[in-house]
Amino acid sequence: MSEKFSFQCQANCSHTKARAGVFTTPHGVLETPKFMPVGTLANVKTLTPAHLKDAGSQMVLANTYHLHLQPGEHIVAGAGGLHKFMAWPGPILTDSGGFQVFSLSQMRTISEEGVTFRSPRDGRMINLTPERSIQIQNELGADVIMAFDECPPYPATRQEVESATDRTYRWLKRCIQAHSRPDQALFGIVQGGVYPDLRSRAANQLIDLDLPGYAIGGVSVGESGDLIAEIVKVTAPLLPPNKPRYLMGIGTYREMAVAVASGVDMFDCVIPTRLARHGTAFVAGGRLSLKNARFREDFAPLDESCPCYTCQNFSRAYLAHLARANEVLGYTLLAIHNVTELIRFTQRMREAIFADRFTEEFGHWLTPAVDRA
Ligand code: PRF
Ligand code: ZN
Repeated sequence: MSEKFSFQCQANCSHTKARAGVFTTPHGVLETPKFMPVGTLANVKTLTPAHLKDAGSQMVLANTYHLHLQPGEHIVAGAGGLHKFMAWPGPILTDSGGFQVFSLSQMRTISEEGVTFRSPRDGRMINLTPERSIQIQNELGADVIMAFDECPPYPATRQEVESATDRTYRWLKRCIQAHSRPDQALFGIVQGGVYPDLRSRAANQLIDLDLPGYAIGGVSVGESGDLIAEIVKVTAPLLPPNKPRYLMGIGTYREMAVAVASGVDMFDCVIPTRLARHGTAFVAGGRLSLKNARFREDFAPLDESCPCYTCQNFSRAYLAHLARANEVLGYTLLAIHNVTELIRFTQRMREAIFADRFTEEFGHWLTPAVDRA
């Protein structure tokens, strides 16, 4: 790994594989475990960088797929790169685009070369290959860039998953060849679906390439919570202890706690901002729908114990009113709270690991799901 990046493990839990660490990037550190908010189009929906900072964000995400479609990577590069363009001076991670092509675009075809799809914006045909994805990510300029992978759906046959997993490995080698910026860390992605032996083979292939960090992909694509937990449990410990481990697209309480217990360090998910736009808040390990009638005359804060701007200044009644009226400020206030809450949840896990009290404080999340958020 280039000297601009390093990962130090600071504490280990004595009962689980949970660990606390610090991942250093050219734009600052990420203290792990940590939740990372998603800023798909170079903005975390309805939040300013000041809101993100106050929420405790350290690293934020952006998406190659979306930024390539609009405004185009040359515009971002012209602005001086993503950090300047979106005025987020801290660490940034870009996803590679493959996963988004599969979940968002129509008329896609996949071959050994890459994927071709029709732009949902203007209908033109677009080619994305491992080389193109890396080149775009080099232009965008995030601190961490992701390998271009093929994420098989769930359910899929073992043969389909095996073929996607092997292709992801061949594509990774092309990504490494194409990557040209030493101030960006290229993370590999372990695929393998729900098949432990495929996960294990993929992990070993990636480890041999000695990358600065490793992600677990292909999880939470339709499996049950218990199956997600099982896959993360078998996959995370296969990855090198001295490198950061990132579980892609996961960001609910139970799934993060289970993953931390298995040794995962980093998480991202659109859920706090997406639920905010539906009038839903993460509170005390569960969810509250502010559109529920019982909140119309509830003048208490969303969460008494939350230090966020929303909870310090506004009542549930006010948030319920804004949600019913579909006021944009309502989305912002709920997003501030939700992002703060998920980051604080990972922050509390980190503190519990330092105190070696992780199982005491988070053990209740590690048993099979009943009806948890
Ligand atoms: N690959 C990439 N991005 C992703 C995923 C993946 O498998 C997932 C799956 N949970 C979310 N985002 N490149
Ligand atoms: Zn709050």
